[in-house]
Amino acid sequence: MSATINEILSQPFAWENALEEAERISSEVKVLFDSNRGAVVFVGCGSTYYLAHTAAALFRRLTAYQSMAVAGGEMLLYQEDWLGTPANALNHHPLLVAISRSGKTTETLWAVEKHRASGGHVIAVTNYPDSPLARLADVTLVIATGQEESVVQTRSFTSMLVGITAIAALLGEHRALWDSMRRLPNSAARLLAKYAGQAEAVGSDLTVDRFYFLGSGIRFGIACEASLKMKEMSLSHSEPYPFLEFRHGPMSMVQQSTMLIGLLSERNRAHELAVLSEMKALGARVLTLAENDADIAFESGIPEEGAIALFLPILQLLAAHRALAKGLNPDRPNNLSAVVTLDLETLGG
Ligand code: F1P
Repeated sequence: MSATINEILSQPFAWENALEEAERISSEVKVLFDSNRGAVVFVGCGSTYYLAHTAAALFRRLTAYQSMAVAGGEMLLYQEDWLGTPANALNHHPLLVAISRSGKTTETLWAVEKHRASGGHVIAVTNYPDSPLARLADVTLVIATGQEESVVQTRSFTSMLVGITAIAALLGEHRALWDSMRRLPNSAARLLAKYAGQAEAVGSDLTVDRFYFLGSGIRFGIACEASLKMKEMSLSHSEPYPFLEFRHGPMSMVQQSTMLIGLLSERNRAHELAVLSEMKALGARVLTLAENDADIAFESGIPEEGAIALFLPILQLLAAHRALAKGLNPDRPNNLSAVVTLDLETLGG
Protein backbone atom coordinates (compact mmCIF):
# COMPACT_ATOMS: atom_id res chain seq x y z
CA MET A 1 0.00 0.00 0.00
CA SER A 2 1.30 3.52 -0.73
CA ALA A 3 2.90 5.59 2.03
CA THR A 4 0.28 8.27 1.43
CA ILE A 5 -2.63 5.90 2.02
CA ASN A 6 -0.94 4.50 5.12
CA GLU A 7 -0.49 8.03 6.45
CA ILE A 8 -4.12 8.91 5.69
CA LEU A 9 -5.33 5.81 7.56
CA SER A 10 -3.09 6.53 10.59
CA GLN A 11 -4.35 10.08 11.17
CA PRO A 12 -6.39 9.26 14.32
CA PHE A 13 -3.18 8.49 16.24
CA ALA A 14 -1.66 11.84 15.22
CA TRP A 15 -4.85 13.65 16.28
CA GLU A 16 -4.52 12.16 19.78
CA ASN A 17 -1.02 13.64 19.98
CA ALA A 18 -2.27 16.99 18.64
CA LEU A 19 -4.86 17.30 21.42
CA GLU A 20 -2.27 16.40 24.09
CA GLU A 21 0.25 18.93 22.76
CA ALA A 22 -2.34 21.70 22.44
CA GLU A 23 -3.40 21.22 26.06
CA ARG A 24 0.24 21.05 27.20
CA ILE A 25 1.22 24.43 25.70
CA SER A 26 -2.14 26.22 26.08
CA SER A 27 -1.06 28.27 29.14
CA GLU A 28 2.13 29.48 27.37
CA VAL A 29 0.04 30.42 24.32
CA LYS A 30 -2.49 32.24 26.52
CA VAL A 31 0.27 34.41 28.00
CA LEU A 32 1.29 35.53 24.49
CA PHE A 33 -2.29 36.20 23.44
CA ASP A 34 -3.11 38.09 26.65
CA SER A 35 -0.10 40.36 26.16
CA ASN A 36 -0.95 40.93 22.48
CA ARG A 37 -2.99 44.01 21.64
CA GLY A 38 -2.92 43.51 17.88
CA ALA A 39 -4.55 41.19 15.41
CA VAL A 40 -3.54 37.56 14.87
CA VAL A 41 -2.00 36.89 11.45
CA PHE A 42 -1.79 33.24 10.34
CA VAL A 43 0.89 32.55 7.72
CA GLY A 44 1.51 29.43 5.60
CA CYS A 45 2.21 28.24 2.04
CA GLY A 46 0.30 25.80 -0.15
CA SER A 47 -1.60 23.41 2.09
CA THR A 48 -0.54 25.35 5.18
CA TYR A 49 -1.89 28.56 3.61
CA TYR A 50 -5.27 26.86 3.43
CA LEU A 51 -4.75 25.76 7.01
CA ALA A 52 -4.04 29.40 7.89
CA HIS A 53 -7.35 30.38 6.23
CA THR A 54 -9.22 27.80 8.29
CA ALA A 55 -7.42 28.79 11.49
CA ALA A 56 -8.22 32.50 11.00
CA ALA A 57 -11.91 31.69 10.42
CA LEU A 58 -12.02 29.47 13.53
CA PHE A 59 -10.31 32.17 15.62
CA ARG A 60 -12.80 34.78 14.38
CA ARG A 61 -15.64 32.49 15.44
CA LEU A 62 -14.23 31.13 18.72
CA THR A 63 -12.12 33.96 20.18
CA ALA A 64 -12.26 37.74 20.51
CA TYR A 65 -9.16 38.15 18.33
CA GLN A 66 -9.22 39.91 14.95
CA SER A 67 -7.68 37.21 12.73
CA MET A 68 -6.39 37.12 9.18
CA ALA A 69 -4.60 34.62 6.91
CA VAL A 70 -1.85 35.66 4.51
CA ALA A 71 0.25 33.40 2.24
CA GLY A 72 3.95 33.40 3.12
CA GLY A 73 4.93 34.68 -0.31
CA GLU A 74 2.46 37.55 -0.01
CA MET A 75 3.88 38.52 3.41
CA LEU A 76 7.28 38.53 1.68
CA LEU A 77 6.27 40.81 -1.20
CA TYR A 78 3.00 42.57 -0.38
CA GLN A 79 2.50 42.66 3.38
CA GLU A 80 0.93 46.13 3.40
CA ASP A 81 -1.51 45.19 0.62
CA TRP A 82 -2.87 42.49 2.93
CA LEU A 83 -2.50 44.09 6.37
CA GLY A 84 -2.37 47.81 5.62
CA THR A 85 0.30 50.18 6.89
CA PRO A 86 1.73 49.61 10.41
CA ALA A 87 -0.75 52.25 11.60
CA ASN A 88 -3.59 50.01 10.40
CA ALA A 89 -5.26 47.83 13.04
CA LEU A 90 -4.34 44.58 11.31
CA ASN A 91 -0.69 45.54 10.91
CA HIS A 92 -0.14 47.26 14.26
CA HIS A 93 2.04 44.80 16.19
CA PRO A 94 0.12 41.68 15.19
CA LEU A 95 0.85 38.28 16.71
CA LEU A 96 2.16 35.97 13.97
CA VAL A 97 1.14 32.29 13.90
CA ALA A 98 3.41 30.58 11.36
CA ILE A 99 2.22 27.18 10.13
CA SER A 100 4.61 24.82 8.34
CA ARG A 101 4.80 21.02 8.24
CA SER A 102 8.55 21.09 7.56
CA GLY A 103 9.35 24.32 9.39
CA LYS A 104 11.73 25.05 6.48
CA THR A 105 9.68 26.84 3.79
CA THR A 106 11.57 29.97 2.77
CA GLU A 107 8.67 32.45 2.53
CA THR A 108 7.27 31.41 5.90
CA LEU A 109 10.69 31.65 7.59
CA TRP A 110 11.33 35.02 5.97
CA ALA A 111 8.00 36.39 7.27
CA VAL A 112 8.88 35.14 10.77
CA GLU A 113 12.41 36.60 10.72
CA LYS A 114 11.10 39.97 9.52
CA HIS A 115 8.37 40.00 12.18
CA ARG A 116 10.78 39.15 14.96
CA ALA A 117 13.22 41.82 13.75
CA SER A 118 10.42 44.35 14.25
CA GLY A 119 9.95 43.12 17.82
CA GLY A 120 6.92 40.95 17.10
CA HIS A 121 6.06 37.66 18.78
CA VAL A 122 5.63 34.38 16.92
CA ILE A 123 3.82 31.13 17.60
CA ALA A 124 4.91 28.25 15.36
CA VAL A 125 2.81 25.21 14.40
CA THR A 126 4.85 22.41 12.84
CA ASN A 127 5.48 18.66 12.78
CA TYR A 128 9.26 18.96 13.16
CA PRO A 129 10.57 20.07 16.58
CA ASP A 130 14.16 20.63 15.42
CA SER A 131 13.19 22.80 12.43
CA PRO A 132 14.39 26.37 11.76
CA LEU A 133 10.82 27.62 12.37
CA ALA A 134 10.61 25.96 15.79
CA ARG A 135 13.92 27.57 16.72
CA LEU A 136 12.67 31.06 15.74
CA ALA A 137 9.34 30.99 17.61
CA ASP A 138 8.47 32.17 21.12
CA VAL A 139 6.13 29.19 21.54
CA THR A 140 5.84 26.12 19.29
CA LEU A 141 2.98 23.64 18.89
CA VAL A 142 4.76 20.53 17.60
CA ILE A 143 2.84 17.43 16.51
CA ALA A 144 5.69 15.03 15.72
CA THR A 145 3.34 12.11 14.99
CA GLY A 146 2.06 14.17 12.03
CA GLN A 147 5.40 13.71 10.27
CA GLU A 148 5.06 11.88 6.95
CA GLU A 149 7.06 10.42 4.07
CA SER A 150 4.68 11.56 1.36
CA VAL A 151 5.19 14.91 -0.37
CA VAL A 152 1.50 15.72 -0.33
CA GLN A 153 0.29 16.83 3.10
CA THR A 154 -2.36 14.56 4.67
CA ARG A 155 -1.77 13.42 8.27
CA SER A 156 0.46 16.45 8.89
CA PHE A 157 -2.22 18.91 7.80
CA THR A 158 -5.05 17.49 9.89
CA SER A 159 -2.83 16.99 12.96
CA MET A 160 -1.89 20.69 12.88
CA LEU A 161 -5.54 21.62 12.22
CA VAL A 162 -6.73 19.63 15.24
CA GLY A 163 -4.04 21.26 17.39
CA ILE A 164 -4.94 24.78 16.27
CA THR A 165 -8.67 24.12 16.69
CA ALA A 166 -8.04 22.89 20.24
CA ILE A 167 -6.01 26.04 21.01
CA ALA A 168 -8.88 28.22 19.72
CA ALA A 169 -11.37 26.32 21.90
CA LEU A 170 -9.14 26.71 24.98
CA LEU A 171 -8.35 30.42 24.35
CA GLY A 172 -12.04 31.11 23.79
CA GLU A 173 -12.88 29.19 26.99
CA HIS A 174 -15.26 26.89 25.12
CA ARG A 175 -14.86 24.12 27.71
CA ALA A 176 -17.66 21.88 26.37
CA LEU A 177 -16.22 22.15 22.83
CA TRP A 178 -12.73 21.24 24.09
CA ASP A 179 -14.13 18.25 26.03
CA SER A 180 -16.08 17.04 22.96
CA MET A 181 -12.91 17.20 20.82
CA ARG A 182 -11.47 14.33 22.82
CA ARG A 183 -13.80 12.12 20.75
CA LEU A 184 -12.17 13.25 17.49
CA PRO A 185 -9.58 10.44 17.11
CA ASN A 186 -12.20 7.72 17.56
CA SER A 187 -14.61 9.55 15.26
CA ALA A 188 -11.92 9.67 12.56
CA ALA A 189 -11.10 5.97 12.99
CA ARG A 190 -14.78 5.05 12.70
CA LEU A 191 -15.18 7.29 9.64
CA LEU A 192 -12.23 5.71 7.85
CA ALA A 193 -13.42 2.21 8.66
CA LYS A 194 -16.95 2.93 7.46
CA TYR A 195 -16.27 4.92 4.27
CA ALA A 196 -12.82 3.84 2.99
CA GLY A 197 -14.51 1.51 0.48
CA GLN A 198 -16.76 4.29 -0.81
CA ALA A 199 -13.76 6.62 -1.16
CA GLU A 200 -12.01 3.98 -3.26
CA ALA A 201 -15.10 3.38 -5.42
CA VAL A 202 -15.72 7.08 -6.12
CA GLY A 203 -11.99 7.78 -6.56
CA SER A 204 -11.68 4.93 -9.06
CA ASP A 205 -14.55 6.18 -11.25
CA LEU A 206 -12.60 7.74 -14.12
CA THR A 207 -15.79 8.77 -15.95
CA VAL A 208 -15.54 11.88 -13.70
CA ASP A 209 -13.12 14.40 -15.21
CA ARG A 210 -13.43 17.49 -13.00
CA PHE A 211 -14.17 18.25 -9.37
CA TYR A 212 -15.58 21.25 -7.57
CA PHE A 213 -15.27 21.34 -3.79
CA LEU A 214 -17.91 23.60 -2.24
CA GLY A 215 -17.43 24.85 1.32
CA SER A 216 -18.47 28.08 3.05
CA GLY A 217 -17.46 30.01 6.18
CA ILE A 218 -15.03 28.00 8.32
CA ARG A 219 -15.20 25.21 5.72
CA PHE A 220 -13.89 27.23 2.75
CA GLY A 221 -10.23 26.69 3.69
CA ILE A 222 -10.95 22.95 3.93
CA ALA A 223 -12.56 22.98 0.46
CA CYS A 224 -9.37 24.65 -0.83
CA GLU A 225 -7.17 21.98 0.79
CA ALA A 226 -9.32 19.10 -0.49
CA SER A 227 -9.15 20.60 -3.99
CA LEU A 228 -5.36 20.90 -3.76
CA LYS A 229 -5.10 17.22 -2.73
CA MET A 230 -7.11 16.21 -5.81
CA LYS A 231 -4.77 18.29 -8.02
CA GLU A 232 -1.51 17.25 -6.39
CA MET A 233 -2.24 13.51 -6.18
CA SER A 234 -4.37 12.81 -9.28
CA LEU A 235 -3.51 15.65 -11.68
CA SER A 236 -7.26 16.34 -12.09
CA HIS A 237 -9.03 19.62 -12.84
CA SER A 238 -10.24 20.70 -9.42
CA GLU A 239 -11.40 24.00 -7.89
CA PRO A 240 -12.86 25.20 -4.57
CA TYR A 241 -15.71 27.70 -4.18
CA PRO A 242 -17.97 29.01 -1.44
CA PHE A 243 -21.35 27.40 -2.12
CA LEU A 244 -23.36 30.35 -3.43
CA GLU A 245 -20.42 31.63 -5.49
CA PHE A 246 -20.67 28.56 -7.73
CA ARG A 247 -23.79 29.96 -9.42
CA HIS A 248 -21.94 33.16 -10.41
CA GLY A 249 -20.08 31.72 -13.39
CA PRO A 250 -18.26 28.49 -12.43
CA MET A 251 -21.49 26.47 -12.94
CA SER A 252 -20.94 27.05 -16.67
CA MET A 253 -18.44 24.18 -16.43
CA VAL A 254 -20.99 21.61 -15.20
CA GLN A 255 -21.54 18.56 -17.38
CA GLN A 256 -22.20 14.80 -16.94
CA SER A 257 -18.54 14.17 -16.06
CA THR A 258 -18.50 16.81 -13.31
CA MET A 259 -18.55 15.97 -9.61
CA LEU A 260 -19.51 18.47 -6.95
CA ILE A 261 -18.33 17.65 -3.43
CA GLY A 262 -20.31 19.59 -0.84
CA LEU A 263 -18.92 20.23 2.66
CA LEU A 264 -22.26 20.92 4.36
CA SER A 265 -22.84 23.12 7.38
CA GLU A 266 -25.50 22.60 10.04
CA ARG A 267 -27.19 25.99 9.99
CA ASN A 268 -27.21 26.85 6.24
CA ARG A 269 -27.76 23.38 4.84
CA ALA A 270 -30.90 24.36 2.87
CA HIS A 271 -29.01 27.02 0.88
CA GLU A 272 -26.12 24.63 0.27
CA LEU A 273 -28.30 21.70 -0.79
CA ALA A 274 -30.19 24.02 -3.18
CA VAL A 275 -26.95 24.72 -5.07
CA LEU A 276 -26.12 21.01 -5.26
CA SER A 277 -29.59 20.02 -6.49
CA GLU A 278 -29.51 22.72 -9.19
CA MET A 279 -26.17 21.35 -10.42
CA LYS A 280 -27.48 17.77 -10.26
CA ALA A 281 -30.33 18.89 -12.54
CA LEU A 282 -27.64 20.06 -14.99
CA GLY A 283 -26.13 16.57 -15.00
CA ALA A 284 -23.46 16.81 -12.27
CA ARG A 285 -22.78 14.05 -9.81
CA VAL A 286 -22.85 15.08 -6.14
CA LEU A 287 -21.16 13.80 -2.97
CA THR A 288 -22.05 15.35 0.39
CA LEU A 289 -20.16 15.33 3.69
CA ALA A 290 -21.63 16.51 7.00
CA GLU A 291 -22.19 15.60 10.64
CA ASN A 292 -25.33 13.69 9.60
CA ASP A 293 -27.80 13.12 6.72
CA ALA A 294 -25.04 13.03 4.08
CA ASP A 295 -23.27 10.54 1.83
CA ILE A 296 -20.33 10.71 4.26
CA ALA A 297 -21.83 11.29 7.74
CA PHE A 298 -19.46 11.89 10.67
CA GLU A 299 -22.00 11.19 13.44
CA SER A 300 -19.37 12.40 15.90
CA GLY A 301 -21.55 14.39 18.30
CA ILE A 302 -18.87 17.11 18.13
CA PRO A 303 -19.94 20.72 17.33
CA GLU A 304 -18.97 21.75 13.78
CA GLU A 305 -16.05 23.97 14.86
CA GLY A 306 -14.40 21.05 16.64
CA ALA A 307 -15.23 18.46 13.98
CA ILE A 308 -13.91 20.40 10.97
CA ALA A 309 -10.92 18.08 10.44
CA LEU A 310 -13.34 15.18 9.83
CA PHE A 311 -14.04 16.49 6.31
CA LEU A 312 -10.54 15.59 5.12
CA PRO A 313 -9.61 11.89 5.64
CA ILE A 314 -12.19 10.50 3.19
CA LEU A 315 -11.47 13.22 0.60
CA GLN A 316 -7.73 12.54 0.90
CA LEU A 317 -8.42 8.82 0.33
CA LEU A 318 -10.65 9.63 -2.65
CA ALA A 319 -7.85 11.64 -4.28
CA ALA A 320 -5.24 8.94 -3.56
CA HIS A 321 -7.42 6.21 -5.11
CA ARG A 322 -8.08 8.36 -8.17
CA ALA A 323 -4.32 8.74 -8.59
CA LEU A 324 -3.85 4.97 -8.38
CA ALA A 325 -6.74 4.39 -10.83
CA LYS A 326 -4.98 6.74 -13.27
CA GLY A 327 -1.74 4.77 -12.89
CA LEU A 328 -0.11 7.57 -10.89
CA ASN A 329 1.89 7.30 -7.67
CA PRO A 330 0.35 9.54 -4.96
CA ASP A 331 3.63 9.25 -3.03
CA ARG A 332 5.51 10.99 -5.86
CA PRO A 333 3.28 13.85 -7.12
CA ASN A 334 4.22 15.40 -10.45
CA ASN A 335 6.66 18.40 -10.25
CA LEU A 336 6.39 18.70 -6.46
CA SER A 337 8.91 18.50 -3.60
CA ALA A 338 8.12 18.21 0.09
CA VAL A 339 9.61 21.64 0.79
CA VAL A 340 9.98 24.74 -1.41
CA THR A 341 13.16 26.67 -0.64
CA LEU A 342 14.12 29.88 -2.46
CA ASP A 343 17.43 31.71 -2.77
CA LEU A 344 16.20 35.12 -1.70
CA GLU A 345 19.62 36.68 -2.22
CA THR A 346 19.50 36.18 -5.99
CA LEU A 347 15.82 37.19 -5.97
CA GLY A 348 16.72 40.40 -4.17
CA GLY A 349 14.44 39.41 -1.28
C1 F1P B 1 4.42 24.01 2.24
C2 F1P B 1 4.23 23.30 0.88
C3 F1P B 1 3.12 22.31 0.95
C4 F1P B 1 2.90 21.63 -0.38
C5 F1P B 1 4.16 20.94 -0.83
C6 F1P B 1 5.33 21.93 -0.83
O1 F1P B 1 5.17 23.20 3.08
O2 F1P B 1 3.90 24.27 -0.08
O3 F1P B 1 1.95 22.97 1.35
O4 F1P B 1 1.86 20.69 -0.26
O5 F1P B 1 4.42 19.88 0.05
O6 F1P B 1 5.41 22.65 0.46
P1 F1P B 1 5.30 23.50 4.65
O7 F1P B 1 5.75 24.93 4.84
O8 F1P B 1 3.95 23.28 5.26
O9 F1P B 1 6.35 22.50 5.11
